[in-house]
Amino acid sequence: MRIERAVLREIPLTPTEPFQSSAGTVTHRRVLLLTLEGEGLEGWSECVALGAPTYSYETTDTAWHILTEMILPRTVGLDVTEPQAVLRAARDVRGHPMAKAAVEMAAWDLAAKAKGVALAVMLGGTRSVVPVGVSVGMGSTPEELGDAIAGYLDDGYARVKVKIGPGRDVVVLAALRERFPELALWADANCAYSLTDAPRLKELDALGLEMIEEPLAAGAFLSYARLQEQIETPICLDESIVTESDAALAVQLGSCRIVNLKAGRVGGLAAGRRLHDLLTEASVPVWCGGMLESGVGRAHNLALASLPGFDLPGDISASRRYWERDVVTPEFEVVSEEMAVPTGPGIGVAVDVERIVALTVRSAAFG
Ligand code: OSB
Ligand code: MG
Repeated sequence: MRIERAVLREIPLTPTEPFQSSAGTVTHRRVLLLTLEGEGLEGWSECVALGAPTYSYETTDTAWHILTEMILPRTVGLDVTEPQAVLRAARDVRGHPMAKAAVEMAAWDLAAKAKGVALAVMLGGTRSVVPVGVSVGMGSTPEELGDAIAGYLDDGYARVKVKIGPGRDVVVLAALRERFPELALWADANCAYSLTDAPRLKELDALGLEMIEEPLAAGAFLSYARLQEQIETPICLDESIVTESDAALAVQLGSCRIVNLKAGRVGGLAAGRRLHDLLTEASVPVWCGGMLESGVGRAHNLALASLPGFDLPGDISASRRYWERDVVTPEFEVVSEEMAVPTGPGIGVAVDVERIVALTVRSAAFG
């Protein structure tokens, strides 16, 4: 298929509440939405970069720059048989996986729509529903946090991930464990510790966490292996895993026992699928992470999470957990610890184009 036109738009969305982690607080989301057009169809994607370089070096503005100056001008006119081939337009761009992923993921939606099949099916997904959890930010007292978690359990989430960091770890988690003895509890530190904190992190072993996510610096594979030797709690890597060689190194060194996969972080859906294959082959469980996406990004996450290896619940929560109103219909919902994978062509949800156009603060069109 020939890509005839590309449109990149930025819309501001305000989360229902600020989302605080060790890496920073998100109070407003600057969402980049991309459409690729061909054969009279539109493929949609969302670039997951945050407004500030707190999670990775990419930001809304760097992605805008790389997409509008380099990738999108060269995407228009490309003839692609496989969606991932659209990355030919980014061949000489080093890094910037989130910008690259945006164009690749829109190409997947377009290709799936052209075939008339669900994106999840085209990717090789085998699940009609996926297990889902919720990621809860910091910023409240331990008691308020417990109340929020009780509410999420009522909403039907399969597990709860809480953000932790130095000064907000053992005491808070111990209180949660006391209040919720059976809770499937995960913790995400977003790189806030160093190897010298190993004794502190070892104290978490008594609390029965299913994993601790990214406690050390991104890419500190040797330190991760040293830490995993000293603690029982399985380490899950997020920020550290960008390329296949990162994953191979982590497996080889024993740097983690679980991996959080995000298509945006690793450069697209085909890359996410390759990492899924590599890690499941190495008996490392994977699950699908999130980046506080709108419904467009969430639909893509569900497609990735429908692959057979994604047994652990993802950070794929209901639309209303993030937004007063989503930009897709129907909105995403959680029922009995699961979310349904859309079955319609492509991402399988209707994008509210009129509202998106009304919200757009800048746009760039090519072709
Ligand atoms: O570390 O997994 C993370 C949100 C933004 C950036 C990084 C992370 C997160 C989350 C929330 O934990 C995931 C979600 O619900 O979208
Ligand atoms: Mg994380």
